[in-house]
Amino acid sequence: MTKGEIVLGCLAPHPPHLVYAENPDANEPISEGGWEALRWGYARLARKLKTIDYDAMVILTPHWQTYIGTHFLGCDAFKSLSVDPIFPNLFRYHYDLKVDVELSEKMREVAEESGIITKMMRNPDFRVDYGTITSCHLLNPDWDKPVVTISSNRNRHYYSVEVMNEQAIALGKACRKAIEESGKKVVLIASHSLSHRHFTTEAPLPEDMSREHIYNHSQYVWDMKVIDLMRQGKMQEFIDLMPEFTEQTIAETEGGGLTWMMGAMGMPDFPAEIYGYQSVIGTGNVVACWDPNDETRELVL
Ligand code: 2X7
Ligand code: FE2
Repeated sequence: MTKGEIVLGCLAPHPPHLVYAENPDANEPISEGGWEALRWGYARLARKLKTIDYDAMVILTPHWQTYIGTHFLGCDAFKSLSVDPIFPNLFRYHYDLKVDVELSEKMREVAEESGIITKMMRNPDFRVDYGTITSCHLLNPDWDKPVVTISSNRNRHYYSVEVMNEQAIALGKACRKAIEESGKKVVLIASHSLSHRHFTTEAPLPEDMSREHIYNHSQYVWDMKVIDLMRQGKMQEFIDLMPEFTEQTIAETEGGGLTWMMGAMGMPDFPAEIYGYQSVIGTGNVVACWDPNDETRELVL
């Protein structure tokens, strides 16, 4: 069997606003648009994905939080209506997704062997979190590839960002080994924003872009600092700064997505492709990807 590989790693934020703004058939609320810098960036990355040969998407999301161990989706399919608990006015999405259970089981097995507490989610009525749905919809609106969702263990809350970093890197390394042994080509997705202080009230028209801006200048400066490290291929430096960045901007990196993906990809030292940056209710969001292939990696923005 040929060795499996990670063909792309995407940092894919999941504000449900982005799906709402696009008006896909699957989502019930209707909008007049909004957040184009992110949505157009996503559309460009989705076009790149169409040119890549891959078997499955593996996503780590901070909106499936598990307190004992790391959990993996373990049923062939999940179908339901996902209603965002905070924004039911924006996100009522009918999803019907397929899971690569074989790959999911393999990742769980290798993670367990490396000392991580794990569990398969075998409940067919389990409601898949909106982070998975939003990031996967925006990256692959055709939903024609199976996915695997990995939960976010709350080690950052029990312990610290430092412990989260260590455990997410260990999980990433285990996932990489499992992918290589599976023989499959896989796209990884870290589903989250960067800085994450957000407004607590919503504009009367949520997509009123005259009301949208970053929560404060400090968040903006931090976001630009870490995006600059991505552009320069200094991901080890970003991971080392993770505790300070995450604590000072209440960043959604706390769930471990980016650290996990960088751990799996061997801490890339090549430049990330940047597709767009914009705030959503004050949070900082970048669409970015790491393409390990020197031939296809581009300078996008
Ligand atoms: O989950 C989110 C998020 N991460 C960022 C912005 C707005 C809503 O939901
Ligand atoms: Fe979120």
